[in-house]
Amino acid sequence: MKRQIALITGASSGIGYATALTLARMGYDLIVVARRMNRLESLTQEIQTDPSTSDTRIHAAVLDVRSLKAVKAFYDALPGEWKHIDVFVNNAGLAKGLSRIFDGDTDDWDQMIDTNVKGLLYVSRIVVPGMIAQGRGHVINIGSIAGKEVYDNGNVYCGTKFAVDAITKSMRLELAVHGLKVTGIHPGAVETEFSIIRFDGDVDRANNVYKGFENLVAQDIADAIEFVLSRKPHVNINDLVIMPQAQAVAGVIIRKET
Ligand code: NDP
Ligand code: 8X3
Repeated sequence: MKRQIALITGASSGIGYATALTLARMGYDLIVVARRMNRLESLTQEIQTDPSTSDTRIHAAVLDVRSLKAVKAFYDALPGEWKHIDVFVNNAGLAKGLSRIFDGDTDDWDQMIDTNVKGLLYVSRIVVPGMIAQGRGHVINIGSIAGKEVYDNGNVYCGTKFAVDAITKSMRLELAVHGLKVTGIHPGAVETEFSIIRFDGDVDRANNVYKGFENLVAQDIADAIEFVLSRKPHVNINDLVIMPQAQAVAGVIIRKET
């Protein structure tokens, strides 16, 4: 039987990387995109040297989701057989900084809005018509607990993830009639490169985010994606909020002294 194809944006690290490994184990062929090709090459090597996933076909491409022109060029360059995308994981995203609206860095705001909102929209605009033409497929948008609740100094990042939540609900409304499923996944604190990027490479500050409690790891979110994708055809998981036990709400984490 022909294998299904999954497209994962932001597959070079963290949740996207773990999701690629998991979907390979599930038997999907993969289109993986991000800006760092060396990371996508490592991912490809890891999948192809693991005997349980070595038959996975992988198409890796450099893509900055902030550029509509680049997104169009990426899709146009896909060989025809790769255009039959069954699963589309809209994962690329980032937070930059933690500051108040009245002293935030507007370049950081632009990067978050351009990536998390406009990037997600651009890739969706280009990829979803092909899924509609097939009359089947599953779109999974990675939102955040920051798209359900706000926290101190989270303002613009939270705004982008509230937008992802609204866009996900709209997509579900518009795509159900075409036979597609749409799921929003909203994690709390997952230890990835997320905080290192948020704090501009300050690893000590990033590590402090995860001190004194058991944070989520990327595989926890990949496991949820596996669950969502393995439901019966008539079942759609609309929305999942996944938190560390110690993080009851976005801005409050119960930490033990270490
Ligand atoms: P990572 O920083 O580990 O991974 C982010 C991924 O996004 C990387 O692969 C990065 O690739 C990619 N990316 C960033 N900007 C762009 C761009 N302009 N074009 C293409 N790809 C891009 O963080 P996570 O794995 O944690 O983040 C993945 C998603 O999960 C994000 O949307 C994030 O907001 C969300 N999330 C994360 C949480 C957490 O606590 N970690 C919690 C809730 C949600 P590259 O740099 O190579 O382009
Ligand atoms: C990431 C979750 O709460 O660290 O989206 O911003 S949080």
